Amino acid sequence: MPANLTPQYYAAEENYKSAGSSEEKVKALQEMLQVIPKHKGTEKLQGDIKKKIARLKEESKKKKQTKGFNPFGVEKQGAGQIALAGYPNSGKSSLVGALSRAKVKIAEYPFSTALPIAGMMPYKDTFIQLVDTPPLSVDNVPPGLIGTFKEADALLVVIDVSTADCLEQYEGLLQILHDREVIDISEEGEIIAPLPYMIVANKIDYADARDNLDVMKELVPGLEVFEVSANGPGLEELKERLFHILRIIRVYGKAAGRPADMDRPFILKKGGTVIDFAAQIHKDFPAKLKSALVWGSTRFDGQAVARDYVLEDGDIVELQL
Ligand SMILES: Nc1nc2c(ncn2[C@@H]2O[C@H](COP(=O)(O)OP(=O)(O)OP(=O)(O)O)[C@@H](O)[C@H]2O)c(=O)[nH]1
Ligand SMILES: [Mg+2]
Repeated sequence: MPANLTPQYYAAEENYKSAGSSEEKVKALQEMLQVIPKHKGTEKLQGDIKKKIARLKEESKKKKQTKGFNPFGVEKQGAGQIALAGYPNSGKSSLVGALSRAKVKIAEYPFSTALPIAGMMPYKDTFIQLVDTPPLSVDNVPPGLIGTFKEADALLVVIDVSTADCLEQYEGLLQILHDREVIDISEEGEIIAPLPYMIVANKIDYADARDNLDVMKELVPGLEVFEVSANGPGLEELKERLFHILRIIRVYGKAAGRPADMDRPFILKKGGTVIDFAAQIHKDFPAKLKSALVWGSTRFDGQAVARDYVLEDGDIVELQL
């Protein structure tokens, strides 16, 4: 029997997909349950939603019991987690607000963000979790914040280039991150980061921004920064860059004789193989896996590949168990 889902249901489902925390996910699922048309065709779906709510509630209860509450801990959601790091007033909250639907506090005065806040940034058919953070400065490193950075999958270092002290911000931030072992700098001064990261020059729309940036580039040869304004220019390209620094790919599953399930990609690390994909679907699959058929990166659609075939972003995979 067809489910005949309503626009209200799809809107609630969209909220579920973009929810940044377990609490938001539960709220969206409850909303889905409330608006779902109640008839035989949706009984299974209603059951699945109820199960998801129960599981999420159970998980957060366990987490609170075992770990205690850490206000600097941000539960991971989506394809990857990127934490922002920057001096006061550099535009971290504005960037997270512009890229996601997170309810961040943006203010003209510094130190407006007190604790990390997560928001989900839609990118193609997936979501990347951005974490807005309280400001850093050489004399102010909030306790707990270094933990937030170390737990993230990547860092976005935000420099405010509307002011002439942008070089100071750059050097100060790298010093803090290096001293606290979030990133590593070689003896030659080259940055070796255990965490992938990128540097953005924010507020590029300011009149003096380009001059400030040019001076900085002259003083730091080889400096790579991405220019952006939280007010618009560069935001779309920034999304793409953020996806790339996570070094992940999206892979889609397909059952034999059925169309591929393009609704939800599986997320693999770059360099991931068919075996890694099989492990995500079921823990017993890698042992059983013989080969796979792949659409996308292969020369032919539906080409048979070995278990250790390295997948690429957008591939569709049919496992042969
Ligand atoms: N013109 C312009 N203004 C910006 C841009 N980004 C942020 N702002 C403004 O700069 C001020 C500070 O922005 P926030 O996003 O609150 O900065 P923050 O880094 O989160 O500040 P803290 O939480 O205090 O560390 C606000 O008045 C923003 O409107 C930008 O790209 N261009
Ligand atoms: Mg802020």
